[in-house]
Amino acid sequence: MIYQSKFGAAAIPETLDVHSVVFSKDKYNSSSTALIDAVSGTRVSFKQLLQSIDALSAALYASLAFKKWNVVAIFSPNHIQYPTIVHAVLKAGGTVSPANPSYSVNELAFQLKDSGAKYLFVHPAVLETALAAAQKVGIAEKNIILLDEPSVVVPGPSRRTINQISAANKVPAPVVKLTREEIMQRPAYMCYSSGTTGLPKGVETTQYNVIANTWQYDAYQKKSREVMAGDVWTGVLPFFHIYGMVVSCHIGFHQSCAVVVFPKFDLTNWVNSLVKYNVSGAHIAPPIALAMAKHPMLDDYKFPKLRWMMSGAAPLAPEIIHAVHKRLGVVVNVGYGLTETSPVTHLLPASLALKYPNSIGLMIPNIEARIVNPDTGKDVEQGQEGELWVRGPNVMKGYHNNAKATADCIDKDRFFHTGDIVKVDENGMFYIVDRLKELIKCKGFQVPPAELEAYLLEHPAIADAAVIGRSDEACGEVPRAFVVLKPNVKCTDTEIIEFIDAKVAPHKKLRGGVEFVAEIPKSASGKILRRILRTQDAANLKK
Ligand code: 4UV
Repeated sequence: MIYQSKFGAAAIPETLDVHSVVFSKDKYNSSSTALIDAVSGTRVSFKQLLQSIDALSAALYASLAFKKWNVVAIFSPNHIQYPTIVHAVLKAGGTVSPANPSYSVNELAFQLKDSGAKYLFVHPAVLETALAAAQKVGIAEKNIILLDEPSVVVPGPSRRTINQISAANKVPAPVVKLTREEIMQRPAYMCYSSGTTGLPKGVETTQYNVIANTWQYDAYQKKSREVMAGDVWTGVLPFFHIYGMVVSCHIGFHQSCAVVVFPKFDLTNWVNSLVKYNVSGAHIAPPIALAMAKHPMLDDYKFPKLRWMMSGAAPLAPEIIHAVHKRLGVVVNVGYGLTETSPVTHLLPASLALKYPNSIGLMIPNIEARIVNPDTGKDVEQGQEGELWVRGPNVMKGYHNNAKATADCIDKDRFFHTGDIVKVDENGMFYIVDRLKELIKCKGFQVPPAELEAYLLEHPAIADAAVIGRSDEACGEVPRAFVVLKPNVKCTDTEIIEFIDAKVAPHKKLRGGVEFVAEIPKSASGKILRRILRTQDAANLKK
């Protein structure tokens, strides 16, 4: 059975590009605020934002020899220049590939090489890592541009900032027209996701995919009447992740809202900013909801303007929704989506969140779904559990240079297989009940077990290894390694944890610990049987 969205289908334009959808013509002269820096309080109007997008778009061609469909990587925490880079590249007809600013040299180099990035925009705070990674993959020095002036003297040649290259250029930007085919088929964004299995892959998201999701979100909100133009939103979710990228760098501007940009989540700055900037809506992830529900500091604050919060990227415990409501009088909406679906497919609105707090809600407009028994490939009966398959205009084009992984998750009918186990009730409410895929989510960030396993196997004492997620109240899940040592070698769990710590971003650290085992359970074809490890681990935890 194919489930259809109760909200029907919105007509999605096929010939408009992202720039014209997100920035209506009137915004070119608008003094309304588009961006606020949560730390310095600097404000950027729509007019200023659009001027800086145009100036950078022109400088890309004039000063950096940029060509259509070149890939531009961004390695930075959230910053008020971030949306300028994203939209300048899109307007110039390029592809943006945003990377997690906490990546190690190896992790960043992997993404730069795999995506084929030719340019790298970097925040000075992470310049050292960026330079080492850029050197590894051969990105030219002159193609490395800083988002901001460094606050300390950085060794090496002086590097140009966005403002410098934009101000130095006097040549107007060429008019880049994208054809319908380019809008619908060319990858314009390349965020990284491991999908259902293996190493991170470049998710080829077209301009049409993001326009579709902006449109779907809009159509849904008009029906649920929850968001109003003139709202002030928070941009605290990382812009390198598809959730933060689309809601904070696209949907907010499209809805003429101001976005308060947070370089990181710091509770004191967060609560002060909610008050100071009259924030009315906040896209968040479960750890922020947890802090809003439980942190004693919140006792001293009131947020009279805050009307809604939306949590996504990982499960949110129903008791947190109730606790936030009781404490702040605000209902946390829930959103569900994936990098591969650009990103949202399901939303749980405030009007339903207290009644169905363990649900991910309803399909948004234009989404169709099947719930399928993964063993038989047949639809399950309504109310039974199965893998969620979704179809819609927001489903990615595919994985970059990886036809096999694409074919494994997008079938001939264009249904995308999410790797999440769900069920749906008689009201059309969806519930996530398990995860079929390997993925671990720590604080909403992806931890691909295959990546950690590959690093573990580089350790001279390790013969075999498997990594699973262990439940954790603060992080949702934390990675835990099962390790088989080579015969007659000695090695401690601390040594292994430190070995991994040196190679990966903080969210991938083995916070769930290391367990030494005699063998890793595997199927006849050599696949790690993670379910067995997860069940054993949960049983051991209960002892
Ligand atoms: O690929 P990814 O890292 O993508 C995301 C995107 C999340 C969202 C959520 C709400 C939005 O409004 C939005 O714009 C984007 O996380 O990871 C995808 C996997 O994360 C889990 C699930 O296993 C997906 O396959 N996940 C995402 N949202 C939820 C979730 C949720 N609300 N509840 C439980 N698991």
